[in-house]
Amino acid sequence: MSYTPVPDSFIQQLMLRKIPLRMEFVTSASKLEELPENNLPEVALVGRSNVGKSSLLNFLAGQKQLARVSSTPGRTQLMNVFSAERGVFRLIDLPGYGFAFSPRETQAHWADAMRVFFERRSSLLGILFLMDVRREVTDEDINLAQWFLDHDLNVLLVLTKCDKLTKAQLGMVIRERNKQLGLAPGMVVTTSTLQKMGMQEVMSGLAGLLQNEPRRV
Ligand SMILES: Nc1nc2c(ncn2[C@@H]2O[C@H](COP(=O)(O)OP(=O)(O)OP(=O)(O)O)[C@@H](O)[C@H]2O)c(=O)[nH]1
Ligand SMILES: [Mg+2]
Repeated sequence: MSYTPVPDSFIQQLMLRKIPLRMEFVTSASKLEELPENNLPEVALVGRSNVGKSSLLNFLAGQKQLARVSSTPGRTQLMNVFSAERGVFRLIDLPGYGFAFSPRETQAHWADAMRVFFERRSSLLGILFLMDVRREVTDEDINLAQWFLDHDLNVLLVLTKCDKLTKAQLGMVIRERNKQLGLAPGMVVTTSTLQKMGMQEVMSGLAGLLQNEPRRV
């Protein structure tokens, strides 16, 4: 396998980026074997159903319809793979976790399929962990974040739907989440796709994740 890291010059550009990423849909996969060859750096979008994963992806791409947005939680059922900047890296939109109304078997399947993906995908360099800014963090969230860190997956916490809170409230939530999830300072960003807020922060966080080496798995 020949793996091509993201060039340093591109990382520098990404840090300053204010404009959308060029992004194209590659494929949908239900399991590891259906994913493209692991020859490019990848970052996955993880979060509860309905948190705004597909919306964030569309926002980063400056497109309305790249990833399917839905008001019905649990809409994204497959791993959707997107190529960014004509093959420099990939973003993977994952099905949401913890969707209370989905059948038990579906939740168990999510856990199994996802565990295999997170454990074995060597080209996966980091996680955009999305959380609705209004929701309290649960033990499940904390355990998942810790599990990622234990598996050499750096986590950027992306707080979504920040249009719902005031600036002062946001400041409080950022401090609280940093502490609860044991993340390094600067690894929490606030976004609103509705108010087009936080794009540069996400891009620069993404650049940080993409600087990691492929994992030994
Ligand atoms: N107020 C507000 N609503 C948002 C924002 N981003 C997304 N939403 C809404 O949240 C809902 C879910 O968005 P999706 O992007 O489909 O969420 P998802 O995480 O991909 O959901 P699943 O694929 O079901 O896991 C939609 O009704 C969006 O319009 C935001 O920044 N602000
Ligand atoms: Mg989705």
